Amino acid sequence: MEDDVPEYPDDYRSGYVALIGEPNVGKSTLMNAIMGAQISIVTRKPQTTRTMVLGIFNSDEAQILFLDTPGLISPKYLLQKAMMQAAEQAIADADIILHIADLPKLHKYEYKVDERLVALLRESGKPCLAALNKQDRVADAEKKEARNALESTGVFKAIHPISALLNEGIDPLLDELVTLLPVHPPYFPPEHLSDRPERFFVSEIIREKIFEKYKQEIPYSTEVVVVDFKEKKDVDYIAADIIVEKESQRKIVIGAKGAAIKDIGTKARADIEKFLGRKVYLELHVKYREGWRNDKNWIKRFGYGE
Ligand SMILES: Nc1nc2c(ncn2[C@@H]2O[C@H](COP(=O)(O)OP(=O)(O)OP(=O)(O)O)[C@@H](O)[C@H]2O)c(=O)[nH]1
Ligand SMILES: [Mg+2]
Repeated sequence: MEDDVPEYPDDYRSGYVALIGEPNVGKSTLMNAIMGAQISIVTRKPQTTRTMVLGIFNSDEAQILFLDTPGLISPKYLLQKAMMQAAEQAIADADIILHIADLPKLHKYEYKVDERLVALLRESGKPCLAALNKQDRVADAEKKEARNALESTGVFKAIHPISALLNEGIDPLLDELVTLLPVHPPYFPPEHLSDRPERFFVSEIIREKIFEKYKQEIPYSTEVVVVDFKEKKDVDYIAADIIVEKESQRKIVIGAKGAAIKDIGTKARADIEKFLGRKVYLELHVKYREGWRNDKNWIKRFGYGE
């Protein structure tokens, strides 16, 4: 009896959906809303997501593999270049592209749609949908204008106004995505939410706390590396290095009498415990690696780029 092998209907669908858009439009918020769990970190700052993050969504009829990506920018240093490679890779891997647009921003910029983006989507030759996000922040007339602007590009099969934050408009979007997916058995066992190890999510949660705490320079100069992770009976022991680019930044992240790093550690630990469902002892060290974000060896060691 092969009762360990799950059965799927013949018309089961499965495939990859790349979430593509400018920074800060709500790509990660949307993926988390669909997943009902924080898979990708979210902050108020642009360029929060740095690599492709997979979210595996299962229903009775389909498995949708969402690829969250870094927001599209013109790269100025190597880390940003690697970030854009991740977005390009997601487009190449995808069966469907879901473009996320920011309604308040479209309104602010008089409904101008980025032509480079439209060209990128068109060249992909893949079915494209658009989600007009943050509808909670605009009036109906503004939604209509934005829809017209995106419709006039001719690349989108459908346009869905949504609020990822308030979980509005998501079910019709999911239904439409399923109809466009190829008929295919699931790629992953149903209990998997993502393909990354726990260490990745732990380092991202710590990075999120640093993004939230500092304004300009520090978040973009910071990387987090989990250097030790031991599962123990009562409490997991996790040690992580926070890497910045300069000694002056290291001092800021430590803070007077260690107050800043203590605050980061307390907030990160609470979220890590929630994520792992276990008690955690978290040890943080702050180090600097001069100019790491423009150094190809460091970028590679930190897991960016190919
Ligand atoms: N009002 C409102 N805010 C939203 C909505 N969706 C996302 N946000 C907010 O927008 C900000 C950016 O959200 P993210 O999900 O990090 O955006 P992103 O596109 O993943 O950004 P990058 O990773 O930097 O490319 C956060 O402060 C979110 O809370 C929404 O539907 N309505
Ligand atoms: Mg993001």
